[in-house]
Amino acid sequence: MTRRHRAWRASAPPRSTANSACWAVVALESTIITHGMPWPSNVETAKKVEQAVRDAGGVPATIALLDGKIRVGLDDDTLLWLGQARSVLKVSRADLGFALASGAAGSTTVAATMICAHLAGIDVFATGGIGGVHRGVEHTMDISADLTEFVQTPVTVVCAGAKALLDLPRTLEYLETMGVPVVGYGTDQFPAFWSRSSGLTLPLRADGAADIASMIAMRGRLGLAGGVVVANPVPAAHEIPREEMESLILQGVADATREGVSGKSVTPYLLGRMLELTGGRSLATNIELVLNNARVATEIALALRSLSR
Ligand code: PSU
Ligand code: MN
Repeated sequence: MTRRHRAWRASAPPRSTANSACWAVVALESTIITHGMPWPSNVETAKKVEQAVRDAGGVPATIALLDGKIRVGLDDDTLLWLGQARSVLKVSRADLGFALASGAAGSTTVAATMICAHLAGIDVFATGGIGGVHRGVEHTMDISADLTEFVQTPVTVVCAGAKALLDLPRTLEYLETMGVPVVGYGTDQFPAFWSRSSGLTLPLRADGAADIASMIAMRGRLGLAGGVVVANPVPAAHEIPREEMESLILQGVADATREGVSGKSVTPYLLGRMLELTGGRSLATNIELVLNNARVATEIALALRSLSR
């Protein structure tokens, strides 16, 4: 084992180092840049999201793998490179060790970003939508490793629910079985990414960042492992109604099945297909919901910092 590997093992962080010090740090993922949005919207959005965190009083830390290292916080040149690079690995929990050992460039999914954020002592992370149970799971067994990450890694992820292209009822059932709290932020409904509601009711609701922070602190005191999903609906002005999305989603999922898309490619394929089928509207909504999540995540990071003072 090399010294670098030992160093990582030895550096299991004390809880909350980054946030409880003096900054409210918000982690951001990079798969959304490399596999979730087309160039140049991906880089423009990444920069806007970082700025939204700063404007709200936080410090953004976009996470990616470069030259065999976990990079927590990227400069603009690196963002620009990532946004145009063709051969960046989409790295989830299963790929993290391989990607770092090989030195290949990697973008981190929700699961991998949670792991890296926790190693860096960051408690809060903003993204678009988490992965989940895919439609057709009874044939494919396709369940995102994002879901099992919440069981083991204590990071709070602010998202607009899970992408409506997933099987949302099964995604919620799975999270419930695994003991993962899904908290509606100012809503009783599980959001459906592009739409404010999936029609599914959530058992937990919080109407402000302070309530989320108290809940996270209480979970810490109880010694409960794992993270929290904060489900924050897209602002009404930017939503695409659920009925409008549903027929396009059915079409996109059918296309994916017909073309034999599987594994890691499913989510990027479907996001790209939705972009085509909505004539770009899904991307505009995606950008707005990520910005909104970044603001809420910063408020939660600030509230957590106040609690630890
Ligand atoms: N949601 C988006 N864009 C994305 C993703 C989610 O709006 O690019 C990415 C996230 O990185 C998420 C991943 O963790 O897709 C899930 O992929 P999979 O279903 O293969 O686990
Ligand atoms: Mn999958």
